[in-house]
Amino acid sequence: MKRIAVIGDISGFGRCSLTASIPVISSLGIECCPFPTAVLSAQTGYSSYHFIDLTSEFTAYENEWERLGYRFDGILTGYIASPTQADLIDGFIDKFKTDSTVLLVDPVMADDGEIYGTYSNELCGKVAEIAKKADIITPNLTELCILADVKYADITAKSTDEDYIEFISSVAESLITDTLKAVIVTGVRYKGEIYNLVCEKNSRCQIKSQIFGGSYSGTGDLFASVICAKAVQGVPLKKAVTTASKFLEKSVQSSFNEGTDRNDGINFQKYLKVLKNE
Ligand code: PXL
Repeated sequence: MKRIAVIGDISGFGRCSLTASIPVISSLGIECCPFPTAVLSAQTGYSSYHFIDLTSEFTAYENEWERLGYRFDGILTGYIASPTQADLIDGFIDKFKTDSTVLLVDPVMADDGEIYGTYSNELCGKVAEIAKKADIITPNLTELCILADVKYADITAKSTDEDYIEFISSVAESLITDTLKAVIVTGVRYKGEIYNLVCEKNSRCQIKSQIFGGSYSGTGDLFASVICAKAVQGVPLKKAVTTASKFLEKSVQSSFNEGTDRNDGINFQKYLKVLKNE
């Protein structure tokens, strides 16, 4: 059985990070090995939460994995709680990534033109370094701007232009190297729809979805988990993104119709079967 290591927090409420990755990766028939970086009573969007930082446990946990001698077909990273944790994750990648490991880095840092409250410029710099080691990254538009050193306001000023999507794709393409083979820009709003842009060395494509309400917790984590699992299985990225977009669209629609609070995440549990049937 294929195996993916997922480095991230476990949050009691919010359907994000590990509580998103474990069911998605498992339902696709892949062993999901959690590497917990923190335990939270709820994700950080709630007005109050208890945060148990596991940074000091990282090396001991990693050493035990090394002792077991296990290797991974995929490694997935997302939300990072501190610059120290970023350094440790960087070291984990150097130790565990082989030529046959798919490393997907979701460069969680910012949204809607703003860096998240729990992120700093120092941490963003470290996330950018980790992203350079990835095979696939899944930034939103704000994160793409940080990684490509482009001003968010300069990009969004073009948001009604006919070539808006092509322009964003060309910025994404500028990040591609021999190591970083694919940039998937997520959640771009254009002409009343939401676009996921898949940019590889010699190909570009866009997958559109319907918009239901605003942003919900955990959608990026669910998306990245589907893509990492499908990539490990050798599914072409365009097909993987089409499946992930459909899965998210249905789950968001269900939550929107139910009036779910954005912090509680989306009703993805009902649609795990969509992933398997694609
Ligand atoms: O979904 C990203 C995420 C993951 N983990 C924690 C978070 C967030 C987003 O806010 O707070 C703890």
